[in-house]
Amino acid sequence: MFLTKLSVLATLLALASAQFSPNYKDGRNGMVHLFEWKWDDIAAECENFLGPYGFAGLQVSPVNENAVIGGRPWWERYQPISYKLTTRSGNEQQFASMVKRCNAVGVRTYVDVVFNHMSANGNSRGTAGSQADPGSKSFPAVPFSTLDFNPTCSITNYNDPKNIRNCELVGLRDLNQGNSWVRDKIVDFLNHLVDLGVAGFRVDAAKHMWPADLAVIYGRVKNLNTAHGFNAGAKPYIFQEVIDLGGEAISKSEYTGLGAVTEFRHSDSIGKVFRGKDQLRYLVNWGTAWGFAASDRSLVFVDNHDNQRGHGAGGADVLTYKVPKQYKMASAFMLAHPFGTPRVMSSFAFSDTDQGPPTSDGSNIASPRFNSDMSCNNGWVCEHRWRQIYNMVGFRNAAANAQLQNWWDNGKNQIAFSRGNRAFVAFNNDGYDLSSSLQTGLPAGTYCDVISGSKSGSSCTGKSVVVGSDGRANISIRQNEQDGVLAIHVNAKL
Ligand code: AAO
Repeated sequence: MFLTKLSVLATLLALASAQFSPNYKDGRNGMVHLFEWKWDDIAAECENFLGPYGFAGLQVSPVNENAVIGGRPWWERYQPISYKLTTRSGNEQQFASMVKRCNAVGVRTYVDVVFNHMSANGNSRGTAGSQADPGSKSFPAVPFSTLDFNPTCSITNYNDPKNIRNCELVGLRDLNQGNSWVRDKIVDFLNHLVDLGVAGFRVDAAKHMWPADLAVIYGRVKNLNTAHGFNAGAKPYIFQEVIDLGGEAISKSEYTGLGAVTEFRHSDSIGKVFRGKDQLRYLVNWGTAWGFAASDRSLVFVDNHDNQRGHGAGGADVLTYKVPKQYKMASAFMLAHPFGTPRVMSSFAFSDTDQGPPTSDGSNIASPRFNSDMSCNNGWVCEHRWRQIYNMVGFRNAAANAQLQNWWDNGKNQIAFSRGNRAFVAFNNDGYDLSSSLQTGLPAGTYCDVISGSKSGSSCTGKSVVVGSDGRANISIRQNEQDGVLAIHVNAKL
């Protein structure tokens, strides 16, 4: 009897905590944010690249109708007009087909959901053709009216939770999630996406909503759609955008009971370390000791779509594709280290912070084109197609659940560690060469360094590393090498 009760309790606990699991397919790890990509292009990317290279998931830009804003800045997508699924990325049928095709090759979809607010802008037309009048808080395509919003006031004081949660973020009309009609509309929107086969949500501006309201909304979202291969009873993975760098009234701990949070301290700290403002040896206790949320509550990233261009909490230390050597080192560290649920940023090239994605005609989003080395052109950066990054997704998959072991450092900016006996990585951020005999933890053999090249048949297009019967290998990363990382793993054994 007691045991039965215990097992019922365990099952209930497992169900209650399921929204902390990303619902990845076994053997896969690593998510990519395909910022502003079109649905048809993503479907093809799942089949041609993400599936074959072991990616577990992808985050898409907001899927629901947004205000059409002059000059088509990227941020128009954060100004909702309705919950119709038509944007510059495509329509509902294209989105549904994309999710299905991605699930079929083992890649899960996470939607950036914007329900803190509606559009701020003038007399608006949306991307699905709906009209709205944000001035009078009228959004007939939902419908929402002035009754559904908090009274107008501006967010001016990050030391006042009421101001942060009941007022308007940069003038965006602030929905009242305590209102039952508003809750119904949000839950319908999320459940519709679950029906289409998504695996979870990034909740935009979660910090600007009351945790108690979010708890009710999340609690009403359906379990994932088993027709798309999810386990019965699986809940959507929820990662909430809560910027908490300290020094403000609202703490991420108010949200970590409800889901994961976007861990901005990870982005801030990893940027400082690989920019040389902190020594690599201090990474020995990377994790909660750095002020991060618990590993299963932390969605981690080097940069995101805001801070890579100075929006949100964008410090000067954030690393982006514009500083490729340091960016690749930081990304490799994030993917090699067991902490958190990592998300790789995939950008379009930009020179001004408002600039939208590349277009074919000033309005329609252009598709990425691919070079012979698999990298992108036509305005797209595609960090996820950089060998040093996608091969580290392969490293993370090879490492699986193996513990971090064999930590080594030179007392400064050269470090190395293994993931059990499955994978080994070394970094050199000093102004001189790394050349040492190090314990790799790996079985004896010759391995391909997946940073300088890739395994191709029985050979390696980059450096080879010979591991002796004692697990040691001579590791060399010269200061002037293109990359400051070396990585080997059991799936890259020659
Ligand atoms: C656009 C225009 C605005 C116009 C508005 C309405 O740019 O001029 O008023 O339309 O017409 C995005 C863009 C916005 C854009 C908006 C709507 O970034 O520029 O506004 O779409 O089109 C706060 C929020 C956070 C938010 C971030 C941008 O807390 O939720 O601002 N991020 C999300 C999305 C983002 C989107 C929205 C929300 C809106 O990811 O793409 O906006 O849907 C402090 C606070 C942070 C706060 C920042 C910025 O941060 O902690 O919570 O983020 O301030 O206000 C240090 C501190 C750090 C501090 C930071 C401030 O780093 O340590 O705590 O300084 O710089």
